[in-house]
Amino acid sequence: MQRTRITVFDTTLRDGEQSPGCSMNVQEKLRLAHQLDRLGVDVIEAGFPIASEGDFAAVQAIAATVSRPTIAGLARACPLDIERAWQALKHAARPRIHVFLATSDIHLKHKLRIPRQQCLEQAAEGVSLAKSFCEDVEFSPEDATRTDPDFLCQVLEAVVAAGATTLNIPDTVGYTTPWEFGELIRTIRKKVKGIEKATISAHCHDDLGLAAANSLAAIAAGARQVECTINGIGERAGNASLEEIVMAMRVRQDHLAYDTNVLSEQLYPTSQLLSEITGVAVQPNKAIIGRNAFAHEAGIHQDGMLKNPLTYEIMTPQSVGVPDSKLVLGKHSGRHALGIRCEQLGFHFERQDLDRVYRRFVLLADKIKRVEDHHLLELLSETQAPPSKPQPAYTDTAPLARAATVNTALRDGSQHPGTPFPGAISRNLKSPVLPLNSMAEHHSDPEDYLWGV
Ligand SMILES: [Mn+2]
Repeated sequence: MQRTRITVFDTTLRDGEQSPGCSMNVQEKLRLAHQLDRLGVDVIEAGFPIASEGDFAAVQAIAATVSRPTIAGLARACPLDIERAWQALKHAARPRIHVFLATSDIHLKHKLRIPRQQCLEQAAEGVSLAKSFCEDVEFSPEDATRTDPDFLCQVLEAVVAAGATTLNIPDTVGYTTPWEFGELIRTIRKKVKGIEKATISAHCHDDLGLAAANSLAAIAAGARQVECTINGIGERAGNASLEEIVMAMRVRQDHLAYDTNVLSEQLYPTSQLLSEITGVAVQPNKAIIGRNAFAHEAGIHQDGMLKNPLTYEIMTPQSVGVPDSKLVLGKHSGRHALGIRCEQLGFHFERQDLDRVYRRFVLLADKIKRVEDHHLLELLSETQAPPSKPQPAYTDTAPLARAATVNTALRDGSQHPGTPFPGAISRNLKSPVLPLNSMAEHHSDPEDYLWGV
């Protein structure tokens, strides 16, 4: 199937940063921008240069050092903003000025206090001015989904004529539904003269939990750019979550004939970096990158997972960059690894009993080289060891994800809840902290540590 390429416009550093508790300094923004580059996003909206000196400096620094993606800066449709944005962006390899102006009657009447005609003129003038600095100009009619569709099309036609190359349609207040939003995109494509010269973009908010669905509906209706953020951070309930949109396209390739340049294995590391920088943890049940996203608690699910992950897993943790924390058990494994694995599977042994299991395990490992969980479970049931209650530390995470717990101290001194995956979050730590205490006291032989994580 021919796959249509969708441009991923990341606005974590602009709209995302507007969420309470998520502000970042210049160095932090630079770090995240480099990671967004590794992730493979096409456009990084680096900030709103006129908003503050810090925002200006961040956009300037990112524009100067991150050269693969397009770097966008936001500006209201007025000369001061647009000139300031250009000052920050002018050294970028691929600069984009993103001009916006509200178009809904609610905003025109109560916020801007200007009539529609003035809005129309100001939008076109703003885009013309931006175009005089920069070939790549995006225009956003703020609150588009609550704008009279006829007036919206009029404004879009005027800004395309003035040189806008991307027309972004924001659902600023997270109000629309997939069906309605798809219909709006189709109307725009049908009615706006010159629309074929521009790329249509979707910018959705999650106030009704529909941001990712609305974004996909817009793409199905002809949008070719999607605006989103890491961990779905953003104003109020947040923006459409980058990882959800990207993985929906990957996992449902059969159904969604689109793809992006995003390297999905970088999703989890990027999410972790953002959490580390902002100190705002991801909700545990967050799709794709939450710590429970690959956890299987129910016995019947665990049983299925251990027999074949396809039973309950539509994508692997590795495909989104969650490190494989499963202990590899083979003939080189020691009692320690075996003991931990047994604990993870809910069996807690005294030393003597463990020795008994270990002798049978070594015989098996000699025969089959790599002992998988279902082999071990069979062996345990044959030795009829009474299963103990799972250890408290393990009760809320998956067997696949229990090998290590990394606690990262947050800025305010609080802690992330136990993160079940080692590796990604530990970039700044010497090594992950493994929960070895329960076994370590009576296992100190060097052979006990011959195992891979
Ligand atoms: Mn927004």
